[in-house]
Parts: sequence; structure tokens; C-alpha cells
Amino acid sequence: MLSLTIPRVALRSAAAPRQFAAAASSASVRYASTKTLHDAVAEIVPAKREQFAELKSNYSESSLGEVKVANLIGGMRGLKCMLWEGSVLDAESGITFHGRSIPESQKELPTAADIGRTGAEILPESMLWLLLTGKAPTNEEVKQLSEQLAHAGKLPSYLEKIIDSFPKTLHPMTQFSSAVAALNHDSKFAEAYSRGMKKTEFWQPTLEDSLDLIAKLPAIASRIFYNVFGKGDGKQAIDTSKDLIENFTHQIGYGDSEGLIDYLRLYIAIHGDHEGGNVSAHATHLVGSALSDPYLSYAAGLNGLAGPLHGLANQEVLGWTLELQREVGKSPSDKEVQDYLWKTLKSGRVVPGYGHAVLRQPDPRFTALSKFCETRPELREDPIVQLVQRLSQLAPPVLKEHGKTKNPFPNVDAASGCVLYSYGLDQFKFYTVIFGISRAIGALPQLVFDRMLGLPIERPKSLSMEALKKIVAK
Ligand code: CMX
Repeated sequence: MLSLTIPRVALRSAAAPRQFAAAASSASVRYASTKTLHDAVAEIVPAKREQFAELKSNYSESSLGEVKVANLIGGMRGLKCMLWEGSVLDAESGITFHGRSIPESQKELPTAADIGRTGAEILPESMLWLLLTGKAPTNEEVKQLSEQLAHAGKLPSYLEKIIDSFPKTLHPMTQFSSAVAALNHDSKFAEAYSRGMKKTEFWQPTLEDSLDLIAKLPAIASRIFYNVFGKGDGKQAIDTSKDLIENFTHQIGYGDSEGLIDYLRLYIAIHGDHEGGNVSAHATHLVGSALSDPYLSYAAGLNGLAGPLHGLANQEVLGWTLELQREVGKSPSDKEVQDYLWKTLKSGRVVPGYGHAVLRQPDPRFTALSKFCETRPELREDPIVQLVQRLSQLAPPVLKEHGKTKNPFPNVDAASGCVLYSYGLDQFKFYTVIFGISRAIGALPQLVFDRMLGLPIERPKSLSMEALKKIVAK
């Protein structure tokens, strides 16, 4: 069977990155004359290192702004203090992936149809390639990557046993992060580190582990889904001619829903990266800065994603929207919806799916998912999807009048879970797990960059209130 494993001889050698990448890729799926993702990443290493060295030697003492007490006590909002290569988030125009907006990415990146499958949406494999290399892949490169991931997707039996031992009542996100952490049993990075690998080569086993993890996340998620909800094939079968999401959708028992398969491709592709400061991305980067391997680092990211102010919000939105329907019926008037919004706010709760720490406009990811809904008759007619669209008109004025949130517009979670529900995937405790399959394609590439550039362990300075007062009240 083909694998992503780096040959031991390559791990022992002090070969240059390019040679190492060639050795690694020869052990994986490779089409004649098609570049592997390893090759493509190895190609950008010299330029990235040169850019970093130039910044370090010429601009280390340049200021990026002052740190105010408001930053320290306000969750570090707005502080420019983190390097993140894959994407940049602008408060007004939203996310760009290596300079490409979501609509531009949709035009440029290969879709399922481009690799001979059915479907018009971006493949997550294409987005992964873009995030790691800064370049759009060719159709052949994506097809090869997709096949490579499929070959590495099967779970080791020790992990299956661990997952099967979890109580069904344990939240799927807790199961997910625990299972991901357990895969560190097989980490190529941890093994290479313990054998004294050179620092300049760290990025290579980090990439190996990252691809291995991305390949296995759908099967981990599906096994948890089967154990908790009793749906799916129970075996996490993989067909190497299918792409990552087509396999995943089959594994959870929704393989005959063409609409859901294409929705999930889009969902997973555009949820992947949202620059570095969000909790899941930042937690992965922080833990990774201690040279914890990609499995341990990403498990930390998943634990952050499981919080209700972050990734759990899509589960919260659905619960809140169904409660709204239960209270006022399936065809509420505008006034009834507005009253329900006020009731939520007056009870001291947040309106889930609205607001954002950085964005000050509607989230382009919400817009992309809404556009997907417009193209699908089955979604256009669905009462929940219709309610999501009405809420996106009715909630912002209420939130503005309420006057607290800096951004009264919908974020991606306002729509993402409701569309899953509409496709019959109504196990809403599983929604954040799906988000977790996606966030890996953004957070793990940055770990590769971190190690390519040799970034140090993160260690910001903290102050007690007393120490703070001494500084500011001089
Ligand atoms: N409903 C009600 N109040 C809200 C609100 C909302 N949707 N969004 C923000 N606020 C409140 C905050 O709770 C805060 O109140 P306090 O001053 O009493 O603490 C005030 O408005 C100011 O907050 P902010 O600066 O606008 O927003 P933050 O950067 O602090 O928080 C976020 C951002 C996303 C956590 C917040 O908007 C929120 O809780 N939204 C609802 C949950 C949600 O949808 N989360 C998903 C975000 C996307 C993701 O990460 O996946």
C-alpha cells in the first residue's frame, strides 16, 4: 500500500530540503511529470527564507504600533504580533488567501469537475495546495494530492480502539481532539526530533505529519459519528478514486446527496484559514511553537474551536433558530423575529452567528454560502434556509440599536450549520467536528511555515494588575 511515510534513510541523512522532499514524495502517490505537494513546498523554501532574513535584518527595530492597556485587558485585539502566511483578514473586505478573495479563489482553484468527479465547488485539496504554496495547483496536481490523501486516510487499529472506547455521551469535539492527539503515537516529526534532526529540516516531517493528519481527519470524524449517532458505514471505507469530501460524505452515510457533497467541499475549503489570531489557529501555532508535533498542536486548536464563541457557534445558531421556530412558528412575521432577537439580547445572551472580532462587514464566507443556497432549488425552498436569509436582514438593525457589538452583521456560522440541517444532517453536536476537518487545512500549513522559517517559541510578557498600575500610573 502506498503511504506518506518518509523513508528512515531520508530522516537520518542531512540531505538538502529539495532532496528530502524528493525522497518523501517517491514513497507517496506520484504521477509521471506531475509535481507533488512536497516538491511544490520545497520550491518555495529558499524565497521564503530570504524574505524572512531580509525582514529580520532590515526591519527588526521598526514599530508596528504601541501596546495600550486596552490591548492587554481586551484580548489583544488589533495587536500586530503574529506572523501568518496563508491568509490575511481585512475588517472591511474580509479574507484573502495569498491575495485571493473567496470569489477569486472560486474562479481559479480546481473543482471536483476539473478532476473528473461531479461538482462545481472548490476542492479543499485545491485550497490546501494554495495555502501551502501560494500558487493555484493544476488539475493534475490536485488529482494526485487527492489520491495521495485517500491512500493515507485509513486509521490505525489502535486509534479505532481508542475512539470506540469513548462514552457515546462524550461531546464529539472532545472525542475528536483526543483522537487527534493520540495520533502523535506515529508522529514523524517527534521521531525525527528525538533522533536529532537538524532545525533547517524540521518543516519536512511537519509537512508529512500534517498531510497524514488531514488525510485521517474525515475517518476519525466518521468513526465518532457512527459510534455516537449510529449512521454511516461504520468502517470508514475509502475509495481512492474519490476526493476527500466525497469519501467523507459516504463514510457518514450521506454519499447519495450530491448537493451536500458539493456544499461540504465549499464549506471545508473556505473555513480552512481565517488568518492567525482566531482561537483555533492561534492555539495550534502557540502549542506548535514549543515544537509539539502537528497532532498535539492541532488537538490544542480543536479544543479552542470547541468553544461557543468560536467554532461551536454553528451548533448554537441551529439550536437558537429551531427554538425561534418552535416559539413563533415556521412562518413568523418580521415583528415576531425582531421580538425574539430582543428577548435573546435582554436575557444577556449573544445572538449566535452575528458579530466578529475583526470583521466590520458581513462575512464573505456567509455570502459565499448564501450564494450556494441561491443556486440550489432544494435549499431555496427550505424554511430554515429562508429564515437564515431573513435573519441576515432583520438582525443587524436590532443589534445596531442594542448598541454593543462592533459588528452587527452575520458571520459564517449564521448559515453553515443551518444548511447542513437542511440537507438532513441534523446531528448538530457534530457540526463543529466538520469545522475541525476544515481548520486543519489552514492551521497546519502555518506550522510548516513556522518551522521553515525557524520561528521561536512564543512567550509574550504578562503583567499582574498591580505591576500594570505601577507602569501606567507613574
Ligand atoms: N450578540 C449580542 N452581543 C454581542 C454580539 C452578538 N452577536 N457580538 C458581540 N456582542 C457584545 C459582546 O458580548 C460585547 O459585550 P460586553 O461588552 O458586554 O462584553 C460587546 O458586544 C462588544 O463585543 P465586540 O467587540 O463587538 O466583539 P468581540 O470581539 O468581543 O467578540 C464574537 C466577537 C464573535 C465572540 C462576538 O461577536 C460573539 O459573541 N458573537 C456571537 C457568537 C458567534 O457567532 N461566534 C462565532 C464567530 C465566528 C467564529 O469564530 O467562528
